Amino acid sequence: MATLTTTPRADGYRMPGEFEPHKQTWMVWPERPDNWRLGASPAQAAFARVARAIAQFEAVTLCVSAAQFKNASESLGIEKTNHRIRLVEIITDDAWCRDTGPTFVIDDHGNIRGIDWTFNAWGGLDGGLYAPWDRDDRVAATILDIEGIDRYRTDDFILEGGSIHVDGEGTVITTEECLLNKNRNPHMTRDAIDAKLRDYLNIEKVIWLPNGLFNDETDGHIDNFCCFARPGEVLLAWTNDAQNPSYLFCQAALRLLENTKDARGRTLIVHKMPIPGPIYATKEECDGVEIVSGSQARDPSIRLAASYINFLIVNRGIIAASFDDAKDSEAKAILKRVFPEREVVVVPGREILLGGGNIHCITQQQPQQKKQ
Ligand code: KQY
Repeated sequence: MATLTTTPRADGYRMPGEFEPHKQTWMVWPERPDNWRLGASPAQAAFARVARAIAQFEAVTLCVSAAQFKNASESLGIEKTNHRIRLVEIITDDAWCRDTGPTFVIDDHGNIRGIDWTFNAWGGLDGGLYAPWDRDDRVAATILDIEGIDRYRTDDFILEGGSIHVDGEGTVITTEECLLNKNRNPHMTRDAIDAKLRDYLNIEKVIWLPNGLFNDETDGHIDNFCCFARPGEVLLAWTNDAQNPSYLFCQAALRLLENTKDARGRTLIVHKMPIPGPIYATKEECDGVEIVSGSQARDPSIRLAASYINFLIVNRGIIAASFDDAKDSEAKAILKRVFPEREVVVVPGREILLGGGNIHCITQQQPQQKKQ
């Protein structure tokens, strides 16, 4: 497919909100043993549950290596029961489709294109989580080829899909902790990054929160901390406990959100979402992850960045994580209240959390194109 040299903004394309209709959701099957314990088998079971939950609402395409094709197909029950889940063979480095997949953009005439951001494994050789990452950097282009969709490639700009959330009406939220980190685009000023987001997402307003959740190994992705429920309304990870290491980040974010107008001039409604835990990996869980030089080591003394914000909005549904935590039921009740028009489906998130993210991080929605 063609690689375009213009920008989505110049061509009249915008990134839609996640709450707009989807054609399907993309995922990648986990297998690397230096990120997923016990040869990734427990993570595979967790990913399969997420895929099956999404498939209740919309189609899922799951990228899987040749070596894992049969295992994935059997785990998902594809031949027997599941006609809404399709497997395609793609070789990747890991399984974070939010960050390695394309950001889809649409226009008002029913056309779709994809942004293929440069990916450096959340920081390259300066704090990144594994090396090499070249196969992950090719995932977006491969997905776009499979779908027959033209792409915009940002060779001069590193970004992960989990570091942005848009309202589809001109506003993006992100964090300074991630986008201004010297391990992403050290050659660019904040204004230059702001302008890049305007040109590629076709937005008018960037809301810069200072930080994401404490200890998030992505350098504070927004999708683990704050997201749009719909234009004018956000959910924010929240704690009233001054001892919680995210307390000051939450306070700063709330102040900023309450004192900022979005691109359409609205004051945002902020729904507070409790933070689970504290949750730690056990020694046994950490011992199940292979140690490889250059990959993120696991340590049972480090608090995991567990968050109920890391959910996916699908057609008529919400797919959210639970943690076997006292706050699970409150989180579900909040999601049901904020999304009364959708069915809230909760699946266990611990195994995905142990790998460093959650449901939003392992999924990438492809918008439904408007009929012409
Ligand atoms: O949360 C994400 N978006 C990605 C996390 C990557 C963790 C790799 N160990």
